[in-house]
Amino acid sequence: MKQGVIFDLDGVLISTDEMHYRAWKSIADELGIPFGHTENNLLRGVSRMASLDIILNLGNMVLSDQEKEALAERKNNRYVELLQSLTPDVVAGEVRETLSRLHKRGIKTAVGSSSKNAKLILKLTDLEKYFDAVSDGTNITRSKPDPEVFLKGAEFLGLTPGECAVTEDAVAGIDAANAGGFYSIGIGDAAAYDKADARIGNISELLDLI
Ligand code: B16
Ligand code: MG
Repeated sequence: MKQGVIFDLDGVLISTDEMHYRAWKSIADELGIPFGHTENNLLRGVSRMASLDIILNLGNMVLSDQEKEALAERKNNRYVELLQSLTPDVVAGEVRETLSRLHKRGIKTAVGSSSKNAKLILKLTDLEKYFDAVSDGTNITRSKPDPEVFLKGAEFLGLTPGECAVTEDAVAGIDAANAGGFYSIGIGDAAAYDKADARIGNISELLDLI
């Protein structure tokens, strides 16, 4: 029986995958680096700068820190522009239902996202009200698979990692949860990952695990 659940945002509560893809694709095209959905999958749960490093590696390209900052900023501007089309309707009914039920049971909930845009996404989708805390890319220095984002999330909830489960769609996120001593639950892409403590096909199955 856990007292808290920390949710990854992108790929678990909502999906902005295609928006990340379109924004990175425009940067990769400019650089002449071949970039498709397979390459985009490598960026799941990975921070913005680490994502750019992966793309540059794919193209065997080395750039200065200043050039990289400029590219990452351009990618983010494009992504934030695309995010503006988000509305509360994009959130699946079962996501809201699961979050409400957890609250009714007295279980604390937090978001644990690598994204620096997490709070904007939660606002645009009207998801803020379901969470007791948000730990995101703005309060960490190390990205998943480092457990920092989840450790901060547990701290914000006033709970220990052993008292919390983490729900994640990224392999890097499951590794982060395991490294932090959390009960890791894989969903989506991570539902096939054998290092997850539990694997679910639908978010509502969480209610039977917690
Ligand atoms: P930003 P999550 C992650 O969100 C995304 O999965 C990943 O693709 C993205 O690069 C990362 O956030 C950083 O996002 O550029 O908005 O700071 O899955 O950890 O909620
Ligand atoms: Mg994710």
